[in-house]
Amino acid sequence: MNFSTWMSAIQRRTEATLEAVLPSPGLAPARLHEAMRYAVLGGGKRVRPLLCHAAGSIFGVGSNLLDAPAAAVELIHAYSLAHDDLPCMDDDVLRRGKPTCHVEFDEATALLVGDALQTLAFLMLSNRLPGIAPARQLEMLHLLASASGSRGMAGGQAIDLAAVNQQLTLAELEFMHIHKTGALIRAAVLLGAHCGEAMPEALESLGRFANRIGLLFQVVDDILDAEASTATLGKTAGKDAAQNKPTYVNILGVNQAKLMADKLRQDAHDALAPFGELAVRLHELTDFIVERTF
Ligand code: GRG
Repeated sequence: MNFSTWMSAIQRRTEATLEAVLPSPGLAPARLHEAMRYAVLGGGKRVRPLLCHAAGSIFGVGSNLLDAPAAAVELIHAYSLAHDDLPCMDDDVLRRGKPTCHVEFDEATALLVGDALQTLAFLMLSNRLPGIAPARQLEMLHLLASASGSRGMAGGQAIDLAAVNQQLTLAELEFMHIHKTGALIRAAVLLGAHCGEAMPEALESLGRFANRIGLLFQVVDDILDAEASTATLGKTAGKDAAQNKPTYVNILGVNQAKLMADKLRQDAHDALAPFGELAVRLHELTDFIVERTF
């Protein structure tokens, strides 16, 4: 199966899993459920579920087993986007080519959407996963919780909010992104590997790979924010400069940022060396992250 057929298949099954786990809009409280579905369904590249499935495929894990952890990570991601777009954070009106959740509904609903999506993620991941030992599943819950919290994504967001109008060094910028964007990307990869009962050395190599692509994802995001249009991105372009936020592009300049992306891409490929051909989907996703246009 070529990469694009594989990617579409995983995106379709992710959509179906999310559709099935999200409460029906007919169920009370209807407006909250409608807003949760609005924030999650019918948009997004589903990069994190793709990474989870790709990591699981190294160990021969069937897609059926990977669907729940992959969707759980996507629910955390969708929650973070709904909260990030709120006026008290990034204050944005466009996300995935449509009005942001608080614009389409209202602020209080968007806040509750994030809360409810986050707990739904843990509900999903705490359901019995066939073939996974309970101790391993507990480790997976621990992994997703710590990646999402104050030592992970939420902490990265706090650093990001505090960085507006500040000069950051490259090291400080990297620290912020390792947490804000990288932590959840790493969790996606490692959850897939845990489904395959990966040994500690394999988890370590994949952790190294994930750290590289987490940063790579962000460098490319900064380049796209500076160079692509709002119509292509489906979110407001040029936002970082407008908000006077430190980015790889404004610290390094666009050419150096592109060189940094090339280096991270090579390091990511190198980190996959122990898995040989088995890591083909992760190699392909690494290239997709660089070559994406939105
Ligand atoms: C509110 C706790 C909390 C955290 C928010 C992820 C995040 C932290 C904020 C999003 C802001 C942002 C633009 C981050 C840069 C990288 C990023 C996560 C981009 C959006 O992810 P994609 O490109 O989006 O995977 P899609 O829509 O394809 O899912």
